[in-house]
Amino acid sequence: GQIVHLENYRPTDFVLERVDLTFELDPRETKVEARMIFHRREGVSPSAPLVLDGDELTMTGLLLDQVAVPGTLYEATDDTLTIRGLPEAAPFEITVTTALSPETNTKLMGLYRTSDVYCTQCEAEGFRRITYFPDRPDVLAVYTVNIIADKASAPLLLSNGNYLGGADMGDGRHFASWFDPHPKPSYLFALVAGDLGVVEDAFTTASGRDVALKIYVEHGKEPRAAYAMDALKRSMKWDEEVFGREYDLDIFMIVAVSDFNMGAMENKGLNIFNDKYVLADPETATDADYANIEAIIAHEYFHNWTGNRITCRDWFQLCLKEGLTVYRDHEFSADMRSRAVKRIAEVRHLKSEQFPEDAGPLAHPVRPTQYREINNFYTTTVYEKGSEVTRMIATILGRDLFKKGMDLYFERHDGQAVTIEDFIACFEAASGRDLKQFSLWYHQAGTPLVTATGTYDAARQTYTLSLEQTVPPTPGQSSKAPMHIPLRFGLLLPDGSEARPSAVSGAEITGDVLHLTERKQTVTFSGIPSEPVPSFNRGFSAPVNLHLTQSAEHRALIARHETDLFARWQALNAMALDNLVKAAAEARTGQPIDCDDALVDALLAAAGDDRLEPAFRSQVMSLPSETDIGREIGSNNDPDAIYAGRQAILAAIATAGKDTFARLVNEMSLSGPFRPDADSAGRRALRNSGLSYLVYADGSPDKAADAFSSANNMTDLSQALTLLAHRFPDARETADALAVFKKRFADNALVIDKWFAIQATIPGASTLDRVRALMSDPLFNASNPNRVRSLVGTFAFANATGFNRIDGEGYRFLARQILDIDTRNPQLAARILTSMRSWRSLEKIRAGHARSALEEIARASNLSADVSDIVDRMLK
Ligand code: B3K
Ligand code: ZN
Repeated sequence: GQIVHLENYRPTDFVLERVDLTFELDPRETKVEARMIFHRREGVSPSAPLVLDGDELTMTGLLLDQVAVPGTLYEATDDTLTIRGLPEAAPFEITVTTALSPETNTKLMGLYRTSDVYCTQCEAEGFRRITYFPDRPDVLAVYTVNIIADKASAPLLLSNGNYLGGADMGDGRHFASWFDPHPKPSYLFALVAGDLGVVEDAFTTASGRDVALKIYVEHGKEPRAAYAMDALKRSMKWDEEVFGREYDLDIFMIVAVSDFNMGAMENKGLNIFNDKYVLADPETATDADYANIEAIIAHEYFHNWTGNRITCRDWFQLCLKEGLTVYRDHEFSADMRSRAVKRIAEVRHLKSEQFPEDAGPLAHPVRPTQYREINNFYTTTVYEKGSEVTRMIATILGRDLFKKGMDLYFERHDGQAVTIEDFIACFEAASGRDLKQFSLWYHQAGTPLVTATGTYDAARQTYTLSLEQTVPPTPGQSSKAPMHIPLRFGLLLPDGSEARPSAVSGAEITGDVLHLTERKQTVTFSGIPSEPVPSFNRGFSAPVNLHLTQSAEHRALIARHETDLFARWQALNAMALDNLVKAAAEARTGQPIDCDDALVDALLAAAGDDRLEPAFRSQVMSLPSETDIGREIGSNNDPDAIYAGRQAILAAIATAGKDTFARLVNEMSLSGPFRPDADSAGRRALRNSGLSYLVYADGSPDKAADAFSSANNMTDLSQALTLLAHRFPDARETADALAVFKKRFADNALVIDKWFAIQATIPGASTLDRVRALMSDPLFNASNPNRVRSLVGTFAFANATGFNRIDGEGYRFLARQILDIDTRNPQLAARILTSMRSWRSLEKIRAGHARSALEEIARASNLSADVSDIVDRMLK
């Protein structure tokens, strides 16, 4: 593929006014007729041709104002259709007819089949797989869609907008028509046809509009959509209350399908979801599944304004809709659940996924300036870092001005396709603040590193902070300018109270936000009665790495006294990380591994503190992951040593905390019917954390086996199975439990995905053989993305010791899988391949094997653009 550059953007020569689509659906021979009304944009040369995008299309007809276009006036290639001799100024109609085969479309882009249902995925460039079209987000048009299909096998015919009507055609077929009054880009087009069950509800908007709500699922699964429906209604209400955004059609539909490349898609009025993010009941879904469903239902719904009503000018602006919408769904979940616990989970995710991406060969700015394959830019940088950047705008401006800026954005740009600059301009206009330096967050890749050292002058009662920021070099960006970093902070006095400086010099401070804007900045606080302990980055106000040498005692003080609950967790996590890094070094050199008493004391104090909410305590007890430790170490990583060091620290905590953990297991048990709310989930989480330490301490599978047999919900059941499999992979109890689980859930694909994932994450070199064996299990299905992700993806992403075997077999296995998956589904292959994004930070034997595996992929013939883009960047 060719490289697309941001600076080459220009509007289309022709304006698309209206689109009428007619689909005659058939699994192998679907006929699509697209009628498009265009006119030449003012100032465009009268001889300029119309150039439309296409991808793997078979064109069966081409008309200009209902007359066949002569072969001399058009040219169709693999990816374009060029038509000449068009009217100079008057509008004209182009009719393109194409023939598609949904059943053999294994890329799951464009129109495809999933469990006998027709379904579409058009973002980013899938619409061009349906018909020749100006397939770019700045082309907004009003669509009418007619669907014709066999009535018996496809009683349900859905598309965007409002239902116009339909009828029986008398020949076993029927049709339906839909009209979407809101101009939209083609990536938001959707069509679904098939035989599905439905859950119905209704919502009345703040201004009194009645909206029919429908969630379509496979027949028999309707009861499992109840939680999604509830989450949808809460999302609609929240967006009205918090962002003043109302829904704008008569109907809102969600369809759950089992073959889907990502989580879900925000098509106008017709969201299509991976069924993993719709279906839930206590027997089959974990608390994490419920939380994900709530978040993703909200996310897709929120796109109706941030993405659909206001869309992106080009794909470089992807964070305009994704970063902002993730920020909105984070805020929604924070309001629905515990804000601090939600923030901890977000930061854990950011650090374990986005920070490694930003530190490796795939690093790119939140708003990239070039791409070869846009589907490879639906990254955690665009989404999660993009959300953090939005959050920083809110932190810098404060709540009211942020709200004013958002209102202005909705007012100014409704119905438009805009840029990041347009977005920022709204906040500048609303606040009068210059955000030029702040905008570097969109343009400079890499996680900034902030170093801080403090000195206390007792005679003067002043505390001086020397702050320094550096942004590491990233591909294509060797030197960086200093950024505007909003750091929320507090200075804690030895009694735990917060110092109130009488004066501050050297930095702008607003509330508890310190604005770091220079490369080096010295900030002096006056009127500080005794040496304070600084607590930085409250609420993780800026996505930076912070280097602050702080003793375990000082961290413990923060953990006990900070008013910001997130900062308490952060202090404990930093204390644990210090110890885990040291333990990894000790394990590597064969020294005895030493667990710091201060860490054990602080963790157990928080875990056993009944004044704190259970979910928070459970977060405290869950140590930084192997990935986190590796990232902290930075280079020359040995995953086996990291694992061994971490196990030793876990063991020390388990032994010291036996009584606390036993008490938690007892006290946190729940009676009565299962409830998925945040409080109940928190109790289950704390109980399961306690149980896992107990099992660790006594070294026998009995407690886990008991927990497995007494579990009455999927959270507890899958946790118990994980404990058994990860701690006692070869025990009879484990084999039995795996067999029972498999048998009980054999016909529930989403639960069987968990069965595969739990086994794929068993630590140790021998898991690769297990994964190979599982690939020939009759339940494995290489063409279902969820299943492939649950086994191959989970092994590569989440099994540090198994995947990074020192003999390189893990990488070779992955290379072969990637090449195989790529023949069917390039997007899925490219995504799983990113699991190797940190290969350069491995020690040299493993790094050598990883490089060879990547080179093996790079050498293969017929690589997709998706995989070749990723592999080339990883090897560069
Ligand atoms: N916008 C879609 C993602 C589309 C990915 C295309 N490869 C889902 C979302 O972010 O809401
Ligand atoms: Zn999104």
